[in-house]
Amino acid sequence: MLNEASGKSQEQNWMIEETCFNERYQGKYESILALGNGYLGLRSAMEEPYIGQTRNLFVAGTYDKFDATEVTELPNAADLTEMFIHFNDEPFSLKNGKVLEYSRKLNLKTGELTRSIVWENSRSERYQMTFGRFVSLDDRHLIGIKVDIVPLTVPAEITVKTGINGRQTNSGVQHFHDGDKRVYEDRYMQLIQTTIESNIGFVINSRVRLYIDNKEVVNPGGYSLERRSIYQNSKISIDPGATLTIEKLSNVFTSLDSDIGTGLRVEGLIKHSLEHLSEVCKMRYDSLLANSKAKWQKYWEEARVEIQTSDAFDQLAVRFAQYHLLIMTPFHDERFSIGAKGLTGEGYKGHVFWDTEIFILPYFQHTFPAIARTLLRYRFNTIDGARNKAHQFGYKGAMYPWESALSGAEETPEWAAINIMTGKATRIWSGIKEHHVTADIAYAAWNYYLSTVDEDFMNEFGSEIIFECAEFWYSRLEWSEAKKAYHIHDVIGPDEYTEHIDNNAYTNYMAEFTIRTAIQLYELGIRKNWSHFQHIVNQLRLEERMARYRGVVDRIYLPQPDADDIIPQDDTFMSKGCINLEKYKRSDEKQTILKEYTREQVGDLQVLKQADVVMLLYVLRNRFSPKVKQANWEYYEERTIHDSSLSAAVHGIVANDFNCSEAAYRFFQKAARIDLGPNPVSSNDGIHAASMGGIWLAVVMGFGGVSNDNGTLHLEPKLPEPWERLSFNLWWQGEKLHLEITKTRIKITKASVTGMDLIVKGNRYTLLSELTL
Ligand code: IFM
Repeated sequence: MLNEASGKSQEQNWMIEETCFNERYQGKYESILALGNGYLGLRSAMEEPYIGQTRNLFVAGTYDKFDATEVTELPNAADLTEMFIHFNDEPFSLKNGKVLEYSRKLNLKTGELTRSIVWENSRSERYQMTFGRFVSLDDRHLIGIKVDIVPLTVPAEITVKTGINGRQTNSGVQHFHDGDKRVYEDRYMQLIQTTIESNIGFVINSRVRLYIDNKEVVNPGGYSLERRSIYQNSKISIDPGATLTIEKLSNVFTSLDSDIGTGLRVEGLIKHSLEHLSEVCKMRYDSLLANSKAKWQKYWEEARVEIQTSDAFDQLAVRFAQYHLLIMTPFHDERFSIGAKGLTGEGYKGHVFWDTEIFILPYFQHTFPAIARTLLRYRFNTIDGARNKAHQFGYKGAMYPWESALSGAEETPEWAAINIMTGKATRIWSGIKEHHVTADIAYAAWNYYLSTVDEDFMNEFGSEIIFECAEFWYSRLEWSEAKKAYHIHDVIGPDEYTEHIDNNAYTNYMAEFTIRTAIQLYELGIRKNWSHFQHIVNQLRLEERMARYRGVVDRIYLPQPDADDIIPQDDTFMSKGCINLEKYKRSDEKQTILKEYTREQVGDLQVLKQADVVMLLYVLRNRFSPKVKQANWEYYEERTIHDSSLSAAVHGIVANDFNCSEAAYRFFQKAARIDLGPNPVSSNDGIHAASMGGIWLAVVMGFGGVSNDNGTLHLEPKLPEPWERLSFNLWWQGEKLHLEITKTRIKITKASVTGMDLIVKGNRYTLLSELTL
């Protein structure tokens, strides 16, 4: 049996299935099968322990910094999933005995993870086991676990030890002070943890109940305290054919929670959380799961993207992406945003990158606009951190951090791990030099506004973000007498293999975009006379700023296509040498080129880690002709290793723009296999959040051909060869459109009859309630 995520599975492609247990794949499956609800993220480690397993439970936004030498990160809270199960004194483990049947499945439709096993121990006793687990979408604090065990051959004495284990660390870093542990009312186990530096209190409670053939057995055992953990120990004898059911309901609360009134410290949380668990325990696992399923159903009704195709994997991939997009997003709280690995692993320490605004935000903007607004509010809430960073580096306005956590301060580590051979550490420059994030955020805020017309957002929050980003870029420009233009020196563009470069095309165009947008926004705000706007005009002295911006905006150096239509990635890129990249491109392992070349050597070659000019062709999509897009795509793709998960989807979208449907589809499939493909270690540190957004972008913006040209909706659909039909909902300027696309027909419907202008395949139409072309 193949141990890989399979596309051809039950229930019409809603299942990600692991068909046999292989320790080598543990990390991958823990991540791709992870559960969550945007508040909690629970990595899917098995209940019974295995070497190499990583148990992770993250609560969004609860960052902590262990000490001055460490970086702020999302702490790994106490584990609730671990279970030690013995049958007639023999421990249950897939490493021992015989596994006669095995299947573990994540149902993307319902958010439930299940595992069915028939296992034979060393004495040839057989047991059938079914595990179920969910993180509730209906109640963000709730985690449910259920195990059904049927001895198939002999009577069995079964012992079960499970509880709350606070010995978890982030790869050895313990972020918590040990707190009280105790049992309330002889049923509720409780463990308290407080983060070391940020002083966030976590209160975690669990209740374990046992049933034989659905009749409750009153805790046949007791409780035990161990260092940093508390357990319930049960021992029970059952006959062959009878079913022992273990149900464990747990909740997690922290002193950062906003739904229970902020400022509730641990004492308050203890009471509140126990009341919550006692209320929850009036129900059984199945009913609580049903409540959560109902919320998932609502989600899918809105978010559903349907692909009729001969390759069922494509449909599965987009559902997989949409599943993860929801569980990674703290849509409940505008103080937080999305980490580069969502809430599925320790990778990138839970930090927020441009991934959110450029790769993920469009999904929410067009599917759940309110969530997109919440994500942008995070950047508004952290603007003071960005202002401080600008000040610290001698610039003005807001300079957003390359890696962000709670405060908006720069969180990028300054040094990479020490090279064990040379004893030297490599400097990480992205926190200091990768500035384009400050344009990406302004770009995202403006695009959100254009596609939602959310004036309230722009008035209250968005305009301040955009004006402060523009002010940063203004202060970042330098006049070049030689070129008679404003330059941007010494940056890292999206291609992180090339550091300290001048006039990175992506950065310059996006900086110009930001300043030009600020001018447009200023004129709009004045014209609309937004209530808060005059306050911003005065506070940021916008009249004076606008005079300055108007004086520079047409003189910012924007690298132009050369005689062969190639836009130089930066001032020196075209003069560098080339090498054959095939073996690095083919390698499953990432960044293998750095094993053969130093960073400096790579920087002196025409070698790209990820889309850079191609990224520009995507973000400013309507600014470049198909001819220029094709020339640059072909030139730069040959030189790109795609060592970042952000690269493939964008290459697919741009290929569509110049009608290369074969490449568009090939890159879509490459993006879809970043986490779901056969590579056993692809997702050990967590899933690739930006790639999840990228998969949706490749489908809707790529094959669906959706784009936004300064507030006008453009549709240029091009289905790939194997697809017969694509349909999805798309929110546009306050209305929900439904699009159905086949190779010969486009049908757009909406509920209202108010006219909406849009461009389809280059022609202008007015959509009333239906338009079929
Ligand atoms: O933001 C990305 C970056 O572009 C490439 N390295 C990984 C980061 C986080 O996903």
